[in-house]
Amino acid sequence: MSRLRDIFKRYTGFLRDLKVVYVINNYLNSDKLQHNKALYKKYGVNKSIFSSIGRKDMPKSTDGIPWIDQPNAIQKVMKHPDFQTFSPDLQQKIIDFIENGYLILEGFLNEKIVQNLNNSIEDVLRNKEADFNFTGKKVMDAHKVSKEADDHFRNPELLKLLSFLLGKKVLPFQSINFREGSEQRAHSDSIHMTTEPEGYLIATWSALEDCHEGNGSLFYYPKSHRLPFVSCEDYNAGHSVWLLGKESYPNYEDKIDAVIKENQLEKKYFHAKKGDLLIWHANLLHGGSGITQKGTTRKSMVCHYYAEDVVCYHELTQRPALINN
Ligand SMILES: O=C(O)CCC(=O)C(=O)O
Repeated sequence: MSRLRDIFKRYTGFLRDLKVVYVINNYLNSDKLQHNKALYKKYGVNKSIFSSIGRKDMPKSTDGIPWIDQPNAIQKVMKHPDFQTFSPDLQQKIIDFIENGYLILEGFLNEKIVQNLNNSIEDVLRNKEADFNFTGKKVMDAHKVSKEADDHFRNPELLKLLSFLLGKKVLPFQSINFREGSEQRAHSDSIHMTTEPEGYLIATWSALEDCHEGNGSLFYYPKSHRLPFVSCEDYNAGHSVWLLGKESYPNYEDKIDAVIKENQLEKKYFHAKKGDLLIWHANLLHGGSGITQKGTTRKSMVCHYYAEDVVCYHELTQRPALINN
């Protein structure tokens, strides 16, 4: 079974478009979906826990969105007793996060930690305990086989901050390691990892190497998190009852380019120093710049966290999230 799962990770063909494959996978992972029975009831989602789901199945209300996305968020956050437990510098960054959709912790990881983490990732790749997935760029969930990656993924100081930002305890969901820049077009994580109510996902991006113009820096659009979330209902996803639309993702990316143009969003580059860490909001538009200096690496690690007590799913592939980290 695990061999089959490994093959599917690298597989890019027709089966990936068949909704029924995901439904079978849901049955096979039944234990990881049982908690959704109560959550579907709580949030008014009228579907079986094994079915495909998407934004179209969700109630239309905005009740229960994260406190940082509610009116007067800054005043509410500043009055919270836990706010006082953060340093004045971090308090300011939290306020910036509410306004801009991201914050940066310079030098969060020291030189030694970064070196050990990089060595560990190369070790697990060499030992074939982990591998690049079908994109050829991403090593998924290396934290499952690398202690160093897991320590970073579950760093208690970070979990405290992320839980404070979402106003709910966060659940470590997935990690991704990159050796090179992703060169991904602009997107928001909410198309990949989605929640009901909207916005209960948060991510960290850590530089495991200095980033510069040539090696494909992360880019992002400040304040884009305040725009409406884009779901498969907002562009030509082309899904049918049985199949996911073949052109769904490129059509989504075109839609996001149009949103950026319409709203004249300012683009910023994160020319991070090794050890810097950026936290982005579920709806912040971001991506990876082109690699203009051929052959350069850009080691980095992304960690995604859902919040507890909300419906977690994948809008793009219309399936419930299997949380087992
Ligand atoms: O690291 C990058 O270049 C972009 C990563 C990214 O967009 C993501 O993981 O969502």
